Amino acid sequence: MTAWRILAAPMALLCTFVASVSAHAGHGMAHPWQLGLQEPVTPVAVQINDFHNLLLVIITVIAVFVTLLMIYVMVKFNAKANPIPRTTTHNTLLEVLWTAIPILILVVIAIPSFKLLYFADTTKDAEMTIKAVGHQWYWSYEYPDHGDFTFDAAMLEKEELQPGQPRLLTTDETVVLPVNTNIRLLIAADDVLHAWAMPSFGVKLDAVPGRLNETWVRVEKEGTYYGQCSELCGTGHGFMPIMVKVVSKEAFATWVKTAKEEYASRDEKSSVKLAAANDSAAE
Ligand SMILES: [Cu+2]
Repeated sequence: MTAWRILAAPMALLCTFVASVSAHAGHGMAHPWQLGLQEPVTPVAVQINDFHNLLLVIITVIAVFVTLLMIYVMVKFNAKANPIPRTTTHNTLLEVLWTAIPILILVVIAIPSFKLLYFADTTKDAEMTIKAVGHQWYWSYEYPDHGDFTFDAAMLEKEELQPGQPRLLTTDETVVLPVNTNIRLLIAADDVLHAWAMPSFGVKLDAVPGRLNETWVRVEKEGTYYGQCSELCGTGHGFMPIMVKVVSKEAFATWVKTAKEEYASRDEKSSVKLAAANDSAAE
């Protein structure tokens, strides 16, 4: 109990420090000197953050314990301090303990880990779907529930950036999502493996040609968030960022209206027919 009390104070201090640093990190992207993960803005990301902090505590306790044990052994049992060593080789209690305790620690880690894995996997009551498709080297997005329009989002070159836009993270077209909405996220690829990774959302999912991967997000804070392709996919791998703007539901509805006009519908055949019909009507 005393050992726990000695450890409790520094651990509490560490937790407070980590929590305060991550609270100050701001949202949307990584910051210089940032400690901890980016500010989590989805339920999955919040749980990932909590799990990360739990692991940090466990790993710190283990590292401190092993270090103290080694210092103790080095001081107490070196040849000078202990010229005639004992010849004991076995201790049943110790052996049971050093097998059982690590197993218990792994179980303590495994249970929340699996819970989180399943929580991130299944979309509950999805209100809308968007699909991200990885290409060499840009992402394209589809909005099947809002008229099935689609657009490509390519990285802006350094010369094209407006003041305040981060380099290597800003795209020409932006993915717009409504706040506080359960969104099913489908991820696929066109050519090679990519990965759609958005740290603030707690999403990092492989984009695989010929396969549809699914996850979900519910962003609880409006803002602009940045992510990057996280699977080596060729020379342009570092130049296919992800930029997502999360807006109010009303602003999203307005955006959808303009997006429908601005972006091509995936149902090209019907739009061609429509154009032809209009042409013949005009004649
Ligand atoms: Cu890629």
